[in-house]
Amino acid sequence: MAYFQNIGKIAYEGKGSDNPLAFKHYNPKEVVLGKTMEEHLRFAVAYWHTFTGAGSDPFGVGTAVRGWDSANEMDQAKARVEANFEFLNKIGIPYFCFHDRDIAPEGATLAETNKNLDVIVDLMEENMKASGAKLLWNTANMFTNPRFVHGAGTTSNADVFAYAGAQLKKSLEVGKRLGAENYVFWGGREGYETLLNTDMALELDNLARLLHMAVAYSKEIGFGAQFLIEPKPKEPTKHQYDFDAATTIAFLQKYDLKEYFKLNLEANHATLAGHTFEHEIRVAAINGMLGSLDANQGDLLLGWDTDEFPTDLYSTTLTMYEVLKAGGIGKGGVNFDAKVRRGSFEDVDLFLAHIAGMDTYAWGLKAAAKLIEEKIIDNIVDNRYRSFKDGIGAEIVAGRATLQSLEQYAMQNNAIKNESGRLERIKLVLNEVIYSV
Ligand code: XUL
Ligand code: CO
Repeated sequence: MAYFQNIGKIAYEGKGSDNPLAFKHYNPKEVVLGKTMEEHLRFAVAYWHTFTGAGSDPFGVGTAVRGWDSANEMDQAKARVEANFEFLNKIGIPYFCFHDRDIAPEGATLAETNKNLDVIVDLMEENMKASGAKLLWNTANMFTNPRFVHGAGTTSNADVFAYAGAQLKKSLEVGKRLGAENYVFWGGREGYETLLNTDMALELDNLARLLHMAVAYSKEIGFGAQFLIEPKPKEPTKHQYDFDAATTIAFLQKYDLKEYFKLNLEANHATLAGHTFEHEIRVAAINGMLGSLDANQGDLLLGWDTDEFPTDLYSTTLTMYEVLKAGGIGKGGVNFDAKVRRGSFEDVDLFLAHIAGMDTYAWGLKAAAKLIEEKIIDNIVDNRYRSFKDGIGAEIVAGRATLQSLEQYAMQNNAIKNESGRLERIKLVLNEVIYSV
């Protein structure tokens, strides 16, 4: 059955087009810096927002009425699978991502839940084979069910830890079956509210134990996906353990997990941590930890995760600049962890929102490529740090300087001269580049 009957395949029509159901910038086969846009961007649809979510918020139920809605949970789960593959084909997105609990309802027992999951995974496997659509990543939702009230890997209840391990095991098996290219760990409830009832050291040790078990089991079953941790600073818990890229890298290093993981960075999570998305990407990249991106945007006036579709060109330009400079996104991709606003409840809004996100990323990619080709930022940065190229700067970088040699130099250098950073001029140049592509 077709759920989007009035919508055909979305095509690239270019800048001159006034067709809202067409791309103006995303031209999948267009080559940018030696690779097609499709290869650079590796877009993915987030199943939970596009097929499971319906626009509910803390003050009201969902507003979207979907063709795949059904009173029977398993019928609805099957219909969502069909809608997913129809959508991927029409919008021209090669990948999708899901949590185990997005795709199939929980049963009364873990065994029943796994059985429901198997039915849907069978259906997905068939559809993947027929359509060629691929799984960028899957993950286990160990935060929605009330059993995870005190956490999963960081719970105070060993029975819940055991349940989480069992759920994770099944989720890794599903990933292997569907050929997931990555596997994500987002610790929704892995954090705490107050130290008054929390053993932080035990919780962190246990989280690392669970991750080591996941590494070991994946090896055992031959699941070759890249493991990714997705940092987020707050929401739902006050102190999320994977606060940001730097905190997460320190955790992985401490527990000898760094070689097995990279990071899945999300724009809105960066905002909540008080960082820009490009900051998070740079931190990951310089540590060899850039894995994948959850593309969305927050609202700087709001302090929570609004998961809006990315439409901010400055952000996508600087994001793609970081990705290109890091040598590309590798096995990762650009997953739209984004939801249509509650007021955008029509089916066509799902298409319009993804088109907006894809065009904004493609536009950002083109602008970033120009920044690189014309060495605009490289020249600024090279010039700014040129004092480290020779003389005392070169001695410092080579590791030959000592406090004594620095003192000797500083004592006879009485006229230190700094230069302007030229920030206002640089921002205008950035505007010009973005609007020129
Ligand atoms: C929550 C979030 C998750 C992860 C996967 O803020 O981003 O959807 O991407 O669990
Ligand atoms: Co996310």
